[in-house]
Amino acid sequence: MKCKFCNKEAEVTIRYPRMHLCENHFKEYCENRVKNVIDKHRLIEKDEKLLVAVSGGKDSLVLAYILNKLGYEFEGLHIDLGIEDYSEMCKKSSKKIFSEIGLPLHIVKIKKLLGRGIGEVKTRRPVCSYCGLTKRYIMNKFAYDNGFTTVATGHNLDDESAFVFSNILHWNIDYLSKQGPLLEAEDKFVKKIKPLYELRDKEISLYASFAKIEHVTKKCKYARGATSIKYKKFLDILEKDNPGIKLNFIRGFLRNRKIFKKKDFELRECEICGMPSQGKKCAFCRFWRLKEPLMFQ
Ligand code: Q46
Ligand code: ZN
Ligand code: ZN
Repeated sequence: MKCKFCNKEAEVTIRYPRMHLCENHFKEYCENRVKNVIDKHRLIEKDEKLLVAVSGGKDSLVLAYILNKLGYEFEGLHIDLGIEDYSEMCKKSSKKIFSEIGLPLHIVKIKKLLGRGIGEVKTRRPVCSYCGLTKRYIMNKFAYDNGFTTVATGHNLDDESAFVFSNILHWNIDYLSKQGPLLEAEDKFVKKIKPLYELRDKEISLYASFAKIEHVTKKCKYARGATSIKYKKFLDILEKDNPGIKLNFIRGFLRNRKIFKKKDFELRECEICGMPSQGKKCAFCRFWRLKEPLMFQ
């Protein structure tokens, strides 16, 4: 089978939109997909100061690699979660790609900052739940303290379609109203963007292998119980018989998202850190029992 765009042998078959591509044209297809999402949703405008959050996994490293290839200026942020060897591997891959593309990478070590790593806190709360809370808070606070206007993350089509699907199943209207490739800045929350919104998991893996991007393939030991895996598997079954259904699902969702009206919570300032909060203290300062704010300047 020949590549759709040149005479070379095709290495990849994309089922939707159906085409056969050689390695170079496949990489170009992925880069164009990212560029189209950025342009269509106006994710990155002139004069924005961009921070790219990298975990060490394929998605965020491919994101940093493609954004650099597309000519965007940015800095990276890696949060060292303190999960034994796993975190060490993640840090190493993140450092490697940033040294290759020649851009600065900031590293925040949770253990140093908060005294304990993820998985070392005695709590009834599931590990992934407070890990997510901690990562979201640090990404935003780090960006806010250092004058970044925008944080980009590596969420992909499979993550996002599973997230929308599970929130529709549970009618989490508030989450749905905020879901999409762009979340505008509000108060002390900086703008959040997801440029890989229309790239599939498999496409990103393939891109990483063609572009020789070393990344961590080992799963975090706490990932096993995540319910999102069930929704992803279910959507994979649907996609197998109906190529393109995930893409159409999230595009349709974005067209109709306005029907999910956002509840207006009254936000005040957390009495510890001064960041927006629904209660006297924000969920992060409450969970980590902080007496002083974390500062990243
Ligand atoms: S790192 Fe953290 Fe994930 Fe590990 S503890 Fe769960 S949320 S699984 S992306
Ligand atoms: Zn080709
Ligand atoms: Zn706080």
